[in-house]
Amino acid sequence: MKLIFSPASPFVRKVRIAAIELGLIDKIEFVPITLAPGQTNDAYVRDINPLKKLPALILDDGEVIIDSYVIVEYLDDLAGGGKLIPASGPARWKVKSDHSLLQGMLDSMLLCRYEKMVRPQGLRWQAWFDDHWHRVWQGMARFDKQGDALSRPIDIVQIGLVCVLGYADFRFADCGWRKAYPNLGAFNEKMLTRHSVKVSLPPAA
Ligand SMILES: N[C@@H](CCC(=O)N[C@@H](CS)C(=O)NCC(=O)O)C(=O)O
Repeated sequence: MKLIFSPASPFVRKVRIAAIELGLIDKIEFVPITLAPGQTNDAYVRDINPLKKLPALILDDGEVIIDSYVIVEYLDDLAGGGKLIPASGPARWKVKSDHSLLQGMLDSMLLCRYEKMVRPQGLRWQAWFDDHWHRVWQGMARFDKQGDALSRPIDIVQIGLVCVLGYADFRFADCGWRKAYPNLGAFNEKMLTRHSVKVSLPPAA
């Protein structure tokens, strides 16, 4: 299998951590690509993902799987199923719903990054930035109160959460999430003792 990736992407990091935790990392060849805002990246869009987003997993038979959640679910299935995403019952729906919240937080963080650091100065819209950052902040508040989600054996929610926090450190280093959310700080420290989480930290900004 080939994973089309960029080292700074929190969505890619989620897949990488999952692959290590599932014992599948050696089965994946990592293929880097740069997707630049405002460029069409024609070959990638035509052959791999019309949405022009990373990551994408290319299977040995040429099939393409897009979206980090779907890729993790595929890998989980390959590893026997029910390892990082519960296979059935109320826990499955809770994990999927919590993960959707994390996915939305990452989407908002990316919008904030583009608004603040990429969009030409004169075109920036502060209220839009504030609106999306508020969603991220409220999401963190929700997880800070969820003792169970922070302490149970590793799953896709814990992986997604550590990717959110790592991306906050990487792109919004002065946002102060540790001070505002001490339970998340302790959770992050604990997660950083895992090999998968440590080796997948984003490159220096
Ligand atoms: N829902 C997608 C989101 C992926 C995503 O937004 N990836 C970003 C990289 S961090 C991307 O490829 N952005 C390029 C663009 O939108 O132009 C997933 O979970 O894989």
